[in-house]
Amino acid sequence: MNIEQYKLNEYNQSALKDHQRKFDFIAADIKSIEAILQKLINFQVAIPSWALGTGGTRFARFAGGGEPRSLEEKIEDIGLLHALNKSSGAISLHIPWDIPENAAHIKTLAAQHGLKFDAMNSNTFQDQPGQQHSYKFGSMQHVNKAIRKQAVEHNIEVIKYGVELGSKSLTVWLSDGSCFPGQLNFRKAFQNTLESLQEVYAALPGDWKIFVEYKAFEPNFYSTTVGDWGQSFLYANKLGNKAYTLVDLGHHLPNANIEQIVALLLMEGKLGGFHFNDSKYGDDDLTVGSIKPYQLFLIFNELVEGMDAKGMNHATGLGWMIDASHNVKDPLEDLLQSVEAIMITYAQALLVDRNKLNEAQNNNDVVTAQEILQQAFRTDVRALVAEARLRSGGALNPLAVYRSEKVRDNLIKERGSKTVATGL
Ligand code: PSV
Ligand code: MN
Ligand code: MN
Repeated sequence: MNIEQYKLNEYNQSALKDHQRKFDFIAADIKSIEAILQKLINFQVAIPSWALGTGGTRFARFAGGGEPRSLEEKIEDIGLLHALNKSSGAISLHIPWDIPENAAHIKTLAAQHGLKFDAMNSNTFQDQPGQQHSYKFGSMQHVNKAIRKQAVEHNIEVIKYGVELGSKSLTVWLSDGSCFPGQLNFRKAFQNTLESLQEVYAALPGDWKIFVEYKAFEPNFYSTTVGDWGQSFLYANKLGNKAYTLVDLGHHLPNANIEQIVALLLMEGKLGGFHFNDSKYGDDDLTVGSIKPYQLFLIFNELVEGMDAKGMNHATGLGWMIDASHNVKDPLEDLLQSVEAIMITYAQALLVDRNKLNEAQNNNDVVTAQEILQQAFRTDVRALVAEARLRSGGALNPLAVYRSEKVRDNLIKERGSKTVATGL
């Protein structure tokens, strides 16, 4: 389903007066308003192809209807999000959940919606129909070389799909690990994984990157072979300069200081990208900013500071992706909320007075340092984000337009109420 530009303009027109009042209010207080707006306009977050259907838990899945039945329909859904918010101009595919059978056609369709292909994701954490060897006891870490080879070959196949689509990176998340003490020789598992990753690395095109995603636990509950940023960083360093660490916000042990991890990875030039989501307990994959918005702000604060220090482009320097999905919301509404939370937090981080913060840190003025951060965090920047969207041709209020246009009802009419999108 499409929302025509003239319709968006009509909605924007009716909301304009109210928006202008709020925008003028905040704009009056910001010196570099145009530069900040431009950064917001440029910033794009990739939508994962696996988040467009209702997620589930291992207990149940309550499909909402109108879910995309094919990769084409997933691209249409992301195109719709992008038309509304102008910040979702990329898609991240998971293979084999979303195999582009006809890559040229898929690439053209995506381009028609203004979408690029962000990182490709491989999958060696599930057995696929017809697969020769099982990943029950791991993939790249496996004691059996034939199974490691199968995992390597799958990743190389994913790179090939990505090349056809114009993607420039591969994200490898391995569920490999062990469930009980004694099950695994840690060092052998690490070495096997390293060798396998090296074979994948050797197949990377010159202008590609590989992101090594870590996760503390689940599905393995005793050890995970790429379990934290230290292990991922070790792999990234051993692999070479095309290898980076990917931070998924839900993949840490409780209370981990993610902003510090981000700062150090950036400093070392090894931060590759993000899977944004939020969590209360573990890898909950909840809507970005729904549980710990201040933590997200502190992470963005480090990103802005670290990227500026390295002269990196905020819009293209890292792979920005969402990795969230769950059981109880319309997935498209959820994604609109996630992207909005990211944009708001980024805008807040751009407001931090870095010179003053630096001065406060040098004077050990703890109180002022905290005041500076919280001043930015407590600023209502929603009108700034809306203004950036307006200038890009998006909707002042994407969620309201989505609801007024009854998008989900229309999708159900078009696709049926019993559709099931591929994914977990
Ligand atoms: C694993 O929990 C993960 O975060 C990885 O990024 C996977 O590719 C994705 O979720 C699968 O849903
Ligand atoms: Mn992830
Ligand atoms: Mn995850």
